[in-house]
Amino acid sequence: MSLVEQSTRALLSGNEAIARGAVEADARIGVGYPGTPSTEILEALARYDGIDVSWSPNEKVALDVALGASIGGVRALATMKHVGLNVAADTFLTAAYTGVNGGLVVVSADDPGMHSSQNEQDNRLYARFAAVPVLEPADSREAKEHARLAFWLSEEFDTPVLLRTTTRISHCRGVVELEPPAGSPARPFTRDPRKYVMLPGNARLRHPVVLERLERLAAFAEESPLTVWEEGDPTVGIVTSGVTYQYVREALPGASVLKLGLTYPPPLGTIRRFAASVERVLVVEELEPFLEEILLAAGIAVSGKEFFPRLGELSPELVRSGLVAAGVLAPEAEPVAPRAQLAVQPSPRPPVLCPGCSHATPFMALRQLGAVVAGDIGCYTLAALEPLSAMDTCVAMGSSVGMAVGLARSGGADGPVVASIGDSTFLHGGIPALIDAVTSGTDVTVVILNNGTTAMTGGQAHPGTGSTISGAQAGAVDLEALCRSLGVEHVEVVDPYDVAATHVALERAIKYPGPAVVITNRPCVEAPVKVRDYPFEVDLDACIACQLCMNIGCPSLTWTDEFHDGRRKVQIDEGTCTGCTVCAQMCPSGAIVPVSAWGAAGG
Ligand SMILES: Cc1ncc(C[n+]2csc(CCOP(=O)(O)OP(=O)(O)O)c2C)c(N)n1
Repeated sequence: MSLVEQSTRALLSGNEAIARGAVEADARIGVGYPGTPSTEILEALARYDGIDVSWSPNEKVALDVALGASIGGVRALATMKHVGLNVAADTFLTAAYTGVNGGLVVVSADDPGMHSSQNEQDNRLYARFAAVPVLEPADSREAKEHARLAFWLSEEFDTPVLLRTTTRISHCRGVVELEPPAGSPARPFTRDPRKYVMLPGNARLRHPVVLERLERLAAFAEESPLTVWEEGDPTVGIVTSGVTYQYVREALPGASVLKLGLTYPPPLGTIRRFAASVERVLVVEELEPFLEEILLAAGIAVSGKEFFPRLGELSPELVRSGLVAAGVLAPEAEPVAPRAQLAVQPSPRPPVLCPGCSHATPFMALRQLGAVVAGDIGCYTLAALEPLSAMDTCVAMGSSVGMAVGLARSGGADGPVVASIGDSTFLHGGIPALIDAVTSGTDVTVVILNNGTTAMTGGQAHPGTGSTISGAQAGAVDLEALCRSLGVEHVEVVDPYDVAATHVALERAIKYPGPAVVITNRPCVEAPVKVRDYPFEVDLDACIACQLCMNIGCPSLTWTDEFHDGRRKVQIDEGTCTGCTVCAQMCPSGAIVPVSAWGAAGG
């Protein structure tokens, strides 16, 4: 029994609370693909007994598994970040037609402000698109309650349910009342092809069911405890949801507020009555004017995005400025408690690869080889920045390979076309595009940066790691054998810590006429445990200040105040150096050597 279990209350992040809600709702299957800010939901779920939890190769597979489990009769949870729902959208939109057996809840953790994402999108729009209900918790307590309720709602209305959070809800902590699992039994599996086989003839019969269900959901919304009407100052009423509710309460404590937990379909009757009870209505919502447009279309006079930004995250300050712009607050009104300002502003620290990261050398080689590099999403995307500056495109997970094929076929690229893709990303979405390179016979090189983990999101297992989410052993995909089996004839495996060998392997692959793959094999320095070897130092007497080592972009290398021929010499931070030897291999004067003290100690 864990600490959490011993008390009836716990301080949980929104993500942990969702996991707890799923457990209390007797979910039996939890699946997903990592992605900030959703990742910790599944990691928390895997710590509970009695639930089958696994990472899937991608979000669509996760949703397919969850839908299959639901049809099999158990409650299933699928988790992903907002862009993950784009990957799973094909299943998601038609799962709205099939409906469910056991409850099916899909968590979309959105990232307004793009703290850790390639775009910002408001996935409430998917709920409307698919005609499924969407729940938006406003804190950890609600995250658990909504997760629990979502399973009930799913079974009651025979629909997948979207549980949408945003970064602040996912990662902030709050007190949550813990309850025991509800004890609901699994449902019997029944064969029902007219419901589950979406041939056009069956799907045509299911679409009206979806629309009729939406009407019943709208009626439920009117009565639901998910809608919270807080009576206050009648001069203005605020309709809001999710974390924005907290900002509104902070900026305008006395206002009349209608907090929607179920934002699609919204309770239009209640909102109409709320609007009639106040002089004017403002909709305060992050990202898209989702509720605002629905309310305007329903003839309810509201305003919103006129005063509150559509871009990025909202904050108490931005909500307050919007309220001032709307004339609800006087400009001189008491400001929201200002954020603490540091007396000394820290100098900007652009993101960099870790000391000893195995991703640096392939990109140094690609730049030297004049390659046009279609990049992908992962730690290695940092190769787009100085000093590596070796990436020309990066759009969505797995896109690098297909985009490289397109760039090559365009004939417009002014250098050899190379796709660079991480191991997790390749298994997530790169494989079909490599098949395309083979079947179209396109002359591209694909570099699979195999560090044996999903590093960017915190080191999760993937199908190539040979381990499960709980650390148990699992079958592992052999990347080399996989590429060969897809028909790639030129496949080379290289250690990226060997600078010369990496360069030569890439040169050979680029010269090979047709699709070629280079797999750079070297475990991530941070996973599963920090990898460290003897650190290196610079013999300043021998350093000729050529600064070649600075091309790696390793944060352990910094400038000194010593000069040679007017150029600065470099030094190595012993505390962070991992002893990867890459800089030593590049040093033409042999000035980079193992730290003498370590050598003297004999290891
Ligand atoms: C569709 C989608 N799902 C999830 C993510 C979050 N994400 C970004 S990169 C990445 C995988 C990185 O792993 P890998 O390709 O092995 O590269 P590494 O970071 O280990 O270098 C993930 C899961 C995303 N951006 N898009």
